[in-house]
Amino acid sequence: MRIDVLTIFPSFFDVLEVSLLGKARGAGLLDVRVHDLRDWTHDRHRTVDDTPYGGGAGMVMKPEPWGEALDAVTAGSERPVIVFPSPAGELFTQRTARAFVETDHLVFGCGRYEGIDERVFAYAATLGEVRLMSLGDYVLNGGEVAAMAMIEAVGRLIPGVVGNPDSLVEESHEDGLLEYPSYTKPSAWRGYEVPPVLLSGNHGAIAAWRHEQQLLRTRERRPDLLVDEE
Ligand code: 6GU
Repeated sequence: MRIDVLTIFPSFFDVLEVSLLGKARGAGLLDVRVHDLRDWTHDRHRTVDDTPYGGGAGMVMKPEPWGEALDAVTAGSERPVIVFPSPAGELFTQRTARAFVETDHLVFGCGRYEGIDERVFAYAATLGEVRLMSLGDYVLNGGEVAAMAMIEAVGRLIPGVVGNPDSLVEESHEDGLLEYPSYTKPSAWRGYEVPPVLLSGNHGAIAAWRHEQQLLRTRERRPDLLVDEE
């Protein structure tokens, strides 16, 4: 899978070298290319933003560098998915991550300031499938941290990236519920005991207890997951 990232802060993505995804890149499972949007400017100050038409606070990212950058990274690619991280986008979920991992080519366009000139999204739609995606109902300074989160969520679903594939199915959100609690040795620690059922060797009872814990936790912490069905 190939991922291109367009950003004015390429160094935000340096951490992709380390961790799980660094290994995936080294093994050739994931080809991530981070580009500086300013490479597609032509003025001495490498300008990427300007004042908004109609007035208002902040600056808007100019369309021209985006147009050239999108042309360059999508050249020769057959309709990639072009993601613009945005608090005004649709919600990114585990389901989205599962859909994105099926695509050969993902492009992340990371906006800063008050946003990107709206015409960029219309133009991008001529090159690929455009998706504005939000991580949740709060505001970040730009798309970089959100893109990193989405790259990690998608990247770990690439076969071979996570060593044990079983660990992908038994985690929060894969079955629409929160994960069950985990324990390891010692069985007693500072007066806290491991739930006895986990020491019983009764696999049926363990599975039932874990499922019950998933339901209890989900009802307590994320009742919204129980009402709107995935
Ligand atoms: Cl994708 N971008 C920004 N700037 N803020 C966010 C977000 C994205 N998701 C949640 N907050």
